[in-house]
Amino acid sequence: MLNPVLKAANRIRKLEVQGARNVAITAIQAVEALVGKTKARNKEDLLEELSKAKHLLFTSRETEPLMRNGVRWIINQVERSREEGIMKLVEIVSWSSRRFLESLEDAKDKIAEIGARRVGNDHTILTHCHSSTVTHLLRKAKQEGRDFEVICTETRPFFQGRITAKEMLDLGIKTTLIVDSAARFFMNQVNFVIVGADAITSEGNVINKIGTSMIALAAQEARTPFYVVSELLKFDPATMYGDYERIEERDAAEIWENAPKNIAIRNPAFDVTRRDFIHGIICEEGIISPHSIIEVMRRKHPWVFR
Ligand code: RUB
Repeated sequence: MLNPVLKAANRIRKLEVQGARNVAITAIQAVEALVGKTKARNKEDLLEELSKAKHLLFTSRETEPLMRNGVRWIINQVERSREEGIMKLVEIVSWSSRRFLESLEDAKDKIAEIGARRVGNDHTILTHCHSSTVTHLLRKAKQEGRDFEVICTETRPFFQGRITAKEMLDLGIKTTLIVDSAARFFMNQVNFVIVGADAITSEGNVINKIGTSMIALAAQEARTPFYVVSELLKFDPATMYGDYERIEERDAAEIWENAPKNIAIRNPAFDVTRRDFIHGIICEEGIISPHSIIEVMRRKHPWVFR
């Protein structure tokens, strides 16, 4: 019965699906598919099924609050509904899944519209990893006729920077690939850095692919503006109540296959960039200071605090 969700959770765990948006989209589509085939006879059974699905998805990758917020929101619609009939409840899941996905698309377009205005002719922009939100923004700037270059870090250990580089080339953007450790070397030639986000904490710190905080440090030292693009729902409400965002640590073999036996290898997937290093978070509400995240969230998505 949990098949679509099990499949999705496995794909997420194995990095067959990458990036916070794609992870959230895959999870939500799986929940909708699961409920579409439900054998639950009443609301209680359905909620139980949804709760198991939630657990499977939440444990597939730890640092993914967008997915958690999306799944929580959908379950919340069922819990709060006065409907008891199973068909109606299935419709609620289907409607709320679609609504959530549509709102993600709208946010992505809005972010691109706002962020593309920061891209000027003859600019050079450095990005790290592969963020579909970043590439959408750069696509928009290109479509608007801006002529600019992109520097992509390769992004060890999984080389997501190559995905970004290929996308940029397909768009006809002049693209340079560098090793992660060359970021400082090029920083003075860069107009600004732009990266995606996996999570935003209540303090306005941003969690993104490992290496992001080192690039932010280099950017600050070179006085190069450092922007984060993120949907607001990457905010993790649990951080407001004392929890730390958990940083996923991945298999050592991703770094060195057949490594010597006694070597210790650590492979954290993400790191934390402190808000003081971030010029602005480009989100669907505009370019905001990381300090204002709680205020914006309370205004735009008060339900996440419930
Ligand atoms: C991807 C990564 C991306 C964010 C944002 O890491 O860190 O920058 O997820 O991506 P991984 P998006 O490849 O390990 O998932 O803007 O597409 O949500």
